[in-house]
Amino acid sequence: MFLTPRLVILLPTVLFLLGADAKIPRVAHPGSKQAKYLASKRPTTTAAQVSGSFTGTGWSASAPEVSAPYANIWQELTNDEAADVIAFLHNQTNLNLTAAADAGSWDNSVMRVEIVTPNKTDVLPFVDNSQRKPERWARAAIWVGATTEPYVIEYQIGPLPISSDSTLTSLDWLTTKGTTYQRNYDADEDLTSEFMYNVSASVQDIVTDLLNGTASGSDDDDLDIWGIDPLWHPTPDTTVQWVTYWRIPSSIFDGETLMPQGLYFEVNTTGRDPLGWSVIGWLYRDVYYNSTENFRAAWEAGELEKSALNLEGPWIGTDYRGPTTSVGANSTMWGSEKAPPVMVPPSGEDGIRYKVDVENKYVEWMDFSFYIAFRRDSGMRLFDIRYRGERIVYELGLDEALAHYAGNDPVQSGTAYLDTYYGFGPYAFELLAGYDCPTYSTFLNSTFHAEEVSTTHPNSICLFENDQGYLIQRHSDDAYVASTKNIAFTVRSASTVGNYDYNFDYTFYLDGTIEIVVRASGYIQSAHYYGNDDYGYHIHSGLSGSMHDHVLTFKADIDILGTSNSFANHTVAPVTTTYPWSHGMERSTMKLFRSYIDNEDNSKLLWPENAHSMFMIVNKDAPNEFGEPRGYRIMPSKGGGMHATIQNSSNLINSMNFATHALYVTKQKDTEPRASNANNDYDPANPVVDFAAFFDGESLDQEDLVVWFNLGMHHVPHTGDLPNTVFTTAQGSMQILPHNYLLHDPSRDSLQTVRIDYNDSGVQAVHTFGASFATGLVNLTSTVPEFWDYRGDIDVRKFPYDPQHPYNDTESIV
Ligand SMILES: [Cu+2]
Repeated sequence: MFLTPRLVILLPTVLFLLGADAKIPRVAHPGSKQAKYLASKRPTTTAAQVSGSFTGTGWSASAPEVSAPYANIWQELTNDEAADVIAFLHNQTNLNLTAAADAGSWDNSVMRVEIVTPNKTDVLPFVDNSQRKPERWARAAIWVGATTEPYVIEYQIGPLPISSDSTLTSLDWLTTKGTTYQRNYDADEDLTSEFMYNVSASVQDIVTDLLNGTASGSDDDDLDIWGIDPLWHPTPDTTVQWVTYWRIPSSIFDGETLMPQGLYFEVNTTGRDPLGWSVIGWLYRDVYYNSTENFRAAWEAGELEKSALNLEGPWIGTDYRGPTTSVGANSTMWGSEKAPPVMVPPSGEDGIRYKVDVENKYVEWMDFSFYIAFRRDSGMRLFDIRYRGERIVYELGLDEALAHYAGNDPVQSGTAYLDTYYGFGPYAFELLAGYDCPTYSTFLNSTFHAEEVSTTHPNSICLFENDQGYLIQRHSDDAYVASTKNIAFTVRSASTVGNYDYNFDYTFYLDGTIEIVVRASGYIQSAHYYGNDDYGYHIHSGLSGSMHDHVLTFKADIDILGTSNSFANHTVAPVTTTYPWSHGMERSTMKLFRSYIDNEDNSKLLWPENAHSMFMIVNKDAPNEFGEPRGYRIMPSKGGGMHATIQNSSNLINSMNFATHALYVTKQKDTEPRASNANNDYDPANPVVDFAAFFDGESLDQEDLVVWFNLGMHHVPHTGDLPNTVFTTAQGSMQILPHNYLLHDPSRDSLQTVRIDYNDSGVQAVHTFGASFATGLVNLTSTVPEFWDYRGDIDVRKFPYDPQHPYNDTESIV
């Protein structure tokens, strides 16, 4: 999952279109050469189509309405709020801002504006005790380019709405570094790309001979040059980067990351003056040349044996291939041309069993309720998840996604993506009804504001109820059979961050369980195959499936009957013991051992071998009537929990301390809202937020606790990852489930239960408990998606504010 090639040096034709990207400070105008390139790759919607039908609140709101008990105080900035904040920033003359649309790398400009997630300690008095509503504040990331040492910095602006009382102040309180200042060593990426193309041009005869292509930054190129992420600093004052050649697909298929070409070079790009930049060396077939001259001499001497090239072919396409494929003839799956079973709601919209407040993104389903928010960095998050009226989870969402590669070549070895730098929000495109989600889903929009453009992804969050395909309960004997349907409710979004597609599910079950699932599909980032059998499998002629770890860090702020909670560890372990009845004989057996993890000094945890321990958030002061503390357990489900293999990354240094263990418990602090920061990637040795700093020996005994857990996989791509990784296996999930929380299984309160009594004479009684059954006819045609309605995104220019002229500008990193 989660392969995000460094877009700054990816396709020069696309670069300047990526307004939402943190490292890409400049925006192309619709209709530019770049926009046309994308238009050729991805069908776009005209502004007329966009403005004709878009309501701004949600494409579909067919679910019964409900009024949220209070306004969604976590919701992203509205388009108007964002425009006001950006205008306010432009009025701060000391910021010396240039409109993002006009800014160059030597200007200062607004990278993104967003809501400051309100402090929990301000929210709870408002939500629980009707005290003062928390003020609404925005945060802004500013690109400071008008200096020889460019940097990015964040401020907070508020209160909102903007008035004479509003101020711009420091956001340093949200960091562990003490400042949001983050040095940007890649401010001149357009020039570094140009420099690399010039380097390539200086050896074009060799590139033609070895790679049969050209990388010059023009639209006619068949090769691309990009490499490590983040950049390296061998000394604090030096910036270097290794890059390699990739073949640009000529078809619509986005398979560039499947076509590495096996030639690498290293450049020194220290400072802002391209005249000071230089080539350090070249690498080909595991031989290092310490100058371009030496590389050329070897080539001219005929010493360079040619490697197999990775060339475009049907193998990179994801279309149906036809009956003749690489695995042989007549391999079409029999019957696959027939329409498969489809999901339908029993009575159309009347049958929908959940309620939605679209304006507040508030949802009620069965015994659960929650609010949805959306962030540029991390995408969808949930707040104030309540079960049977009690808050179970205050906040649940992704905090960071690491994809750490390895290899014998410097580009794979130097790649360790921190995906919130690119952001999940910018790439959470419209979901495809009928494919991503059932056609009967309720779809919500999401919005983020970057480069002074507000982008709305229509239908990018879906809500639906469906049958899980297995029962939640059954039992039978010689007199009866009893069964309960396992109907669950899912909130879903998907983000295409570079070559990989992440699917995020939050699923709610009738037994009170919440499941967090992340799945990955899309294109792997591969390596050229040469001498790297220790780093992955040989999966195509010149291709290694470059091994890598995906670690996705989630925050789960769990509250059990208030915020005074403890973290329990109940372990089953083998013992040898005697009993009064065992006549003095020792018996080999097992016992349950109860303990607590009561301090942050001991709260970096691994999932126990053989799953012999249960971890729970409990409230010691709220035992049930049998004396057991009520709680919720956290437990890996699909794929299990995991952590990074590499513990002291040469690439990320101090910026992956959230990935060293499988889960962590900390005391909740308003100053520690997120395990990472999108700007860490600019200078990973000096992260804005270093998760390690959260652990400062504080008590975890009846305190407000936060659990941070990792999902992901150790991904060693095999031939089945071609052309795309598949969701069936690339998935991980965690369950948060009631543990002595109620006095019985709450799914007994679902009416979707049947008991059939029978004997030798046949069925004697059928008990359906008053549940309705589906009746009438189904219009199956109504389940066919409206493919031609798909739009991707809708953009509105903020400075100058131009809400009357939305346009489509769907982004792609690769
Ligand atoms: Cu992967």
